[in-house]
Amino acid sequence: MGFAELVGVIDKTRGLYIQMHRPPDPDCIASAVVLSDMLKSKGLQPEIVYTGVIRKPETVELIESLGVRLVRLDTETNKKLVTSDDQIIVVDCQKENSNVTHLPGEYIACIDHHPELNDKDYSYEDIRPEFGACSSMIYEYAAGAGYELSPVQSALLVYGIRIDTDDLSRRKYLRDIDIFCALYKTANLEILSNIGRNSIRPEDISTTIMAYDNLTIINNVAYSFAGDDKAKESLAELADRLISLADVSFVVVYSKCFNGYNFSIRSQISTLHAGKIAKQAFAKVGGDGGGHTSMAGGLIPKVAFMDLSNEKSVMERVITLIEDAINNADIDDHQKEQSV
Ligand SMILES: [Mn+2]
Repeated sequence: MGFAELVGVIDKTRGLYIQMHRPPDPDCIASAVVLSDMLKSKGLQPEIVYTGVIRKPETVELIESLGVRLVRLDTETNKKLVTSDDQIIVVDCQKENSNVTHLPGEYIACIDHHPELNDKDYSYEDIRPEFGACSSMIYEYAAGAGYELSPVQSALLVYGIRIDTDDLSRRKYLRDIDIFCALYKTANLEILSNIGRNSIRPEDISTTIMAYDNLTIINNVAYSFAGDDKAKESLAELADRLISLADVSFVVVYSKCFNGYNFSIRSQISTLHAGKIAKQAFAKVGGDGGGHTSMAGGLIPKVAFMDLSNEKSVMERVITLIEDAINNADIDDHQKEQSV
């Protein structure tokens, strides 16, 4: 595995796209931008693509301050941009993830730090969940290929690592921390200094108030309905805040959207894999979920709650789904222990 092998699977005569998840976050953007620059240095012409709206102010500021070109595909002009003949590299995510819009091209490569959910047969695959950030993996690609990162590229990767590792707050991120230190020395930190200064949105305040009003804690699991049409980023921030509550080790927050309910999930217990629990709980009612051990997301379609008349009943069904999945996870672990 490495940059040369990745370049080796790319057909220079066909279109090339680097796809980010929906909505792209700083780690995903940093990874895509630096990888794109590296591919350009090999004479390739990749275009970075995504779908959905980027709402988080810090992310918008990051894109603007760096002047990077990202192409949004779900617009009238661009919706037919990617064709079945094109090649796609997915970064910081995997094809068929619930937050990855399926494009008509051929998924030739994947570079990701999320757990591999199932075998996807890419021509080139580098999936290493031991990394806290995909940006750290991209740093290794650059270092391995002898590609010299510019101060701006280094700053971008520094920011990606910081965001995905929660400011390097956990010991398990030792490798990311080493890479962070290496990048930090040459990064142009000035371009990062203004990002995040104006990061509180008025809608976040109302979301927080609503979420605390609707908070239910059962068996150390916090459940909260944050209202209608909340940005995924707001839900994620809220979940991060609720997990810090005393006596809470698992968080499920959700918001109603046009096609159902969006979820953000956090776990502080290593045996309760947030991604697996989300997947199992939501699949039962025709939804989808997935993610890391400590953080996950998902969607339940509207139809799953069609028979319910109010949000209180929806919450009760959500609690049942999550509790069942948590109990199953306990049994799985128990069985594993017994079979050893
Ligand atoms: Mn990431």
